[in-house]
Amino acid sequence: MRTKPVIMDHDGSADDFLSLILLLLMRHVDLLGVSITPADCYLENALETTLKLLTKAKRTNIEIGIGHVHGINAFPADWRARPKVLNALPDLIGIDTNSSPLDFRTSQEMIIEKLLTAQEAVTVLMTGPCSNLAHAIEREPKILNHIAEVIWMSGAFDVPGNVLTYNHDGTAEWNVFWDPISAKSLLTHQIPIIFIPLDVTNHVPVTIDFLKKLANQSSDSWANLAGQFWATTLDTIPAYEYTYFMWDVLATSFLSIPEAFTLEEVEVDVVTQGASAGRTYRKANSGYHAKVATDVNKKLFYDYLLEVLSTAC
Ligand code: AGV
Ligand code: CA
Repeated sequence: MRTKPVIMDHDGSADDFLSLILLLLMRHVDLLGVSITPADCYLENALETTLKLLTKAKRTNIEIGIGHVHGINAFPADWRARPKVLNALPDLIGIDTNSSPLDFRTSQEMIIEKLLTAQEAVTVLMTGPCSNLAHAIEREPKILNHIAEVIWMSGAFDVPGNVLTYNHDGTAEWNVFWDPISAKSLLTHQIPIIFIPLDVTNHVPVTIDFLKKLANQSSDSWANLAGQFWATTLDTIPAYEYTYFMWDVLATSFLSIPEAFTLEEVEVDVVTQGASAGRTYRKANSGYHAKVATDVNKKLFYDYLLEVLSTAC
């Protein structure tokens, strides 16, 4: 089978790790590197979980890059601390990692080197803010020619955002809001980019019904672990207001089941300052070209998850 070279940049929330699990199980994906953005996580926790998952999959040859750029608008500390529990789950707690962020190259160095040395153009999957990629491009613009496409879980185009905080009007999605300047910078390069925004992720919440089906196959070790990861998301804070969605998991699935998605070619832009900072919006005729996912075949998506998580690796 022909494999597709992929670099992942994640920011350490539970669904970022579920996405990493999916990538490790996708036979057609050649994962060249994993970069960590210290956004919806604390770096040390996220590094530990990343290492534990690569160890469990026997793929510790995959290089990890450490993000040193910090966004303008920090994630709430409560959210950042939550994924720490993942490292204590019975399947992961016994996997010793013992590494510090100082043992790794920076994300920018890793991304630049992997892109410049790849045999063919590489797909970049981002499940957090885009700061590492945007800064890598500024530092070494030659990498632009080595990017096949960018798939980015971010944005909210025709639906409300999910940033509810002081001095903000609620129109932004968090991955853009964390560093809107980098989002704007990334768009200006006009590389092929596919947004998987809230418009489409709102269709796919984490449901008890899905988790029950997944539990029926818990004799598969990855399905069992994934079920435990998702269970930690059900009391998402504040529970009365938010639902945890398949945000990053949906974006990652695009690599395997693009036919399940409805894409629209649009011109877009992003607000970098003020009460709408991080808002992504349509700007016909004078915006940046992008593809935006607007709908997904839900059954195909949930069925795909059940199937891929039954894979042994
Ligand atoms: O906005 C969605 C992004 C996704 O990349 N993240 C979570 C996913 O990893 C931020 C986010 C929005 N609401 C959240 C988030 C919540 N209630 N808890 C944690 N993170
Ligand atoms: Ca994320």
